[in-house]
Amino acid sequence: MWNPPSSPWRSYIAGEWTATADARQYEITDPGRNSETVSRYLLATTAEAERAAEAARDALTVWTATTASERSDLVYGLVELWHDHAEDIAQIVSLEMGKPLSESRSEAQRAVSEMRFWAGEALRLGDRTFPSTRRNTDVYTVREPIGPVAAITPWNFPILSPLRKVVPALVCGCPVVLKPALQAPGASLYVAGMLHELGVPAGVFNLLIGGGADVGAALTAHSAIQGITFTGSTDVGLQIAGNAASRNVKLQLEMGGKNAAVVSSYADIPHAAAEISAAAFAVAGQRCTAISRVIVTPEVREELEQALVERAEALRVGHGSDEGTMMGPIVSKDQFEKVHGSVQAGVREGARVLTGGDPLSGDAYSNGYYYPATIVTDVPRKSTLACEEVFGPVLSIISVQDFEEAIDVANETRYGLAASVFTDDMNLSHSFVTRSQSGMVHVNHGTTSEGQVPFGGVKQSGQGAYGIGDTSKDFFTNLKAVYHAYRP
Ligand code: TXE
Repeated sequence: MWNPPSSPWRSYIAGEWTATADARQYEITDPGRNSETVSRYLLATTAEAERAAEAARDALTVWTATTASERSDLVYGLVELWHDHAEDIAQIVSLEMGKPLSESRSEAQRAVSEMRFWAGEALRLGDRTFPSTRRNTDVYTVREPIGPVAAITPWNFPILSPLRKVVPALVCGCPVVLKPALQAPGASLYVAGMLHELGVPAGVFNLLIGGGADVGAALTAHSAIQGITFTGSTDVGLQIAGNAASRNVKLQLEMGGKNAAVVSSYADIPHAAAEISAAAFAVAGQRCTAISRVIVTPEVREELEQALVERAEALRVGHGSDEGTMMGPIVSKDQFEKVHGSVQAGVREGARVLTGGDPLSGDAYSNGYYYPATIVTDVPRKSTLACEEVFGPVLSIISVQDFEEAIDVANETRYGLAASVFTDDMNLSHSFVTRSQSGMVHVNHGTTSEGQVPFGGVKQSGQGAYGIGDTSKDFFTNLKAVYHAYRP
């Protein structure tokens, strides 16, 4: 059983919990009761980011020398330790970033099944043989680790985002430096503690608790880093990509989305409303795959609006740790103000609020960043609210004349992550699947993802899908072609 070190918590570099003597202390307050401090950290510096990258580089030889079964055993060990800590991890996530415990627990549970997969996959990292055009020659490819990897993660999935990067990297033989978002690093601290407990060699896994613009930038720019796997905003992702291009560093980017659900003729409206509202308001809309636009044709508009409003008003908003809570607070003051500002800007541009639209008030809400599930209609298709990611519980309804126009509107943002269509007309759904400019398409289903399916976007939503299996193996390994001639 691993017990967290005493607070304030620190970074973990080259096998040690560490902070400089003059490290700045950073406190996370509960977004649902913001008078309460949840956790304290000592912030890493850019010099420590460099040290972590160098520790990962120095650990490469030791880690690539381990056998596939040793790496597999490490992940199985993590799964076993995980069971002892899953509840503590879920609790710290709910306290640090506000999502309901039910969501944190299911995230922790999902992590277990994905880790189990990777523990098995460690023994399936082989590649292919080829027929040769020469006599007495074997030709084959082997997978080799790309080298030290920087993993940069956001705050909205503080368990799965780091593990979906760290675990396949380690399995593929890559040492890792993880820099989680400062809003919710607690789960990553547990990962570091468990890997330490399991005896992972110094430098193979490193954790930086620090800011993005300084520590994250210093890490991703370091010459030791051979691959960057990033999940976060499009602006930061593009900045990292620009810098990485000059060094030819391998990149996996998962960025923002402005995911549309088109609802048209022959749609089962109660079903569409249930699916859309679940996809729009889970994690208080702070999901890259959240549905944030509904594009609706005239014949179903009124019934759909009414059904969506009923669903939104039935969501119980409360503190993440209260068992009955269906939607928690917004992660931070900045994000809370951004969400409300987006709704107000939408109204100025001609949109009309159907429900929500103002911060929740009253005793239960006075001490946190509580925003109701909000539905806004008549949103002009070119407005900022219609085109830019809000990352909060706000669903914009855009009316169009027909299905053709719906597809145009669905495709006209800079993003291309996920999309849904609701109709029982197979011709319409097939046309949408074919023409949707997105990495993931759903028919009669809200936007979702399963670990074993490639996950990723197109346009400015990302590049290089990730997920269980080949997509991640292809990222964390290079293929080496071998031509082996022998005497007959
Ligand atoms: O993301 P950032 P933030 C979107 C969403 C949200 C907005 C801002 O719209 O409102 O992004 O959220 C690190 N070099 N998404 O501020 O800034 C940072 O420390 C290296 C969508 O959290 O992109 C954190 O670890 N790293 C998204 C990570 O990048 C840097 C999920 C993400 O931070 C860096 C989260 C730099 N220059 C937010 N600057 C999704 N699609 O899931 C920051 N970071």
